[in-house]
Amino acid sequence: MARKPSLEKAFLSGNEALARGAWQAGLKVACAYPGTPSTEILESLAAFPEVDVQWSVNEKTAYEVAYAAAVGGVRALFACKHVGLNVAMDPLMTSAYTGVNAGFVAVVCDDPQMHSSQNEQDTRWAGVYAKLPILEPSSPSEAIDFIQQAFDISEQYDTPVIIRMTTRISHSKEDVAIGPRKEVPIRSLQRDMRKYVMVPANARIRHEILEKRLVKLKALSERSRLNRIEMNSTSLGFITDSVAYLYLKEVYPDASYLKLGFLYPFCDEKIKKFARSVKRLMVVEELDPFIEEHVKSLGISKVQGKHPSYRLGELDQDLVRSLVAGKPKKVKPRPGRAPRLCAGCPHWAVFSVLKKLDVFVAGDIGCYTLGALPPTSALHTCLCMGAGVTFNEGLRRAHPEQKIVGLVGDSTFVHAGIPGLINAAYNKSKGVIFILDNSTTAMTGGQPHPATGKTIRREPTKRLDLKAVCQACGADFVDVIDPQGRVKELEELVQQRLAADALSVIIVQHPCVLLK
Ligand SMILES: Cc1ncc(C[n+]2csc(CCOP(=O)(O)OP(=O)(O)O)c2C)c(N)n1
Ligand code: SF4
Repeated sequence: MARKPSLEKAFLSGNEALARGAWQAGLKVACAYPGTPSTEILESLAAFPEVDVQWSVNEKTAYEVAYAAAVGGVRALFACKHVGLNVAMDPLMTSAYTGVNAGFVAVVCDDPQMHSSQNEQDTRWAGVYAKLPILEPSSPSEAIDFIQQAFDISEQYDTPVIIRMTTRISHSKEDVAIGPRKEVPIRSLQRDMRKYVMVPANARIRHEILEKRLVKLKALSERSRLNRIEMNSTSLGFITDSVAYLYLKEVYPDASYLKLGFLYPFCDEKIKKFARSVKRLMVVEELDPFIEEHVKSLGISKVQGKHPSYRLGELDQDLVRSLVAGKPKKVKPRPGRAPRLCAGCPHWAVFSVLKKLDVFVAGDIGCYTLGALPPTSALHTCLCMGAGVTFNEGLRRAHPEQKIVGLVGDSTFVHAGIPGLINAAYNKSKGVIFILDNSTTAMTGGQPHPATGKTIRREPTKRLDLKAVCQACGADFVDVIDPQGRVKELEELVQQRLAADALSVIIVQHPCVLLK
């Protein structure tokens, strides 16, 4: 799979390099829902007219549309942040059974240290769980290379391929060798029910095929140049991946390395060979002891892993040094300023009213989550996208006598809030749900969504009518109010709806100030 070296270079981030590499590989369809640190992959792809690119309403939809395009016969890509994969897990698990027609790659960007996330998942486990290959670049140059290989592997082994990135790889930049686009012929649509209709009788056969495919992928991982041994000293050797490899190389340039890029299935023979060739063997990796536990499971007892304190957050050069020295991690205070709603943000008005009325606010994920911080301190739960609506119902079932409201953003409502509202109406729940409609997905940098009437390329499209949707879901009252200069009126409306024995939605509509 060696590719001709290119002389042309561009200064690209990991996400931009992935997009460029996918385009070079003949990508035709790309779908995603925004989420830091993955967002720029789709935004970069939108610049290539050859790619049919969309912000989907959520990750499950994005995965299914992109995957179906690959089943249909064109190379396709899905991208998300780590928690987005949870939303797409249902199609992902069974697509491992059904395989592909043209190449399909799912890019998942983890966020160690939770720079902008509600948890710190390690997506490497998803490869084991779904029985799918995982490639893991350590730099933008590797990203552009690995994504092209991922499409080839996907087609040769009839499987979706996961590319796992982390914030540092997604957002750091370097000079990257770029090349021309390869046009890939469209494959014909197959009516192969035994492959694509997953009823138990077919799925049992496909599961067997999946297990056999994993054995073949393991052999590929064994001979892949992405799993590279760099032999220097025999006294100290590291098995490592992702950004940890770069930190180690900086601190220990004379050590030996087994640098894993084709992470799963593991290249056991290469691991054993490398282990035999060094006296001291260490695994250095961010987050979970994913590689460490596997190396131990091979019976390599001399391998040193990490103190449990290193399972949290990111590594850096100093931490790598103390990890190799076997010391517990010392958390360094990081410089920075607490996040805050912008001056003039339309969300301020809602929080001033909610604080004054002293209600319990079931919140959600978006800029408005910052309402939990001083000076407003008026948001009391935040779990995952859509939970502002469902928490209102669940908390009310526990405490029907308390003043509880739900709060969700416009993009989040479309992503995961609509089923919760239908559920509340169907199950006779009451209360007030606020939809903070600022005409954008502000938290991730201002992407359009269906209720904005604009596509990813800012072309006009059908606009989702939020009021009509809420009425159709079964809300008894749906009010729309612009809070600008009307905070008193908003307060009176909230009091009125709180007093009613009804399911109410208040759509608070004012554009994010950064949209201007
Ligand atoms: C499953 C999942 N996908 C994506 C994200 C990233 N993300 C966090 S909030 C958010 C949407 C914010 O938009 P909106 O609800 O309209 O609120 P705003 O920030 O505009 O106030 C997104 C995409 C996430 N946290 N979880
Ligand atoms: S980006 Fe927009 S929505 Fe977010 S805090 Fe600023 S003004 Fe408010």
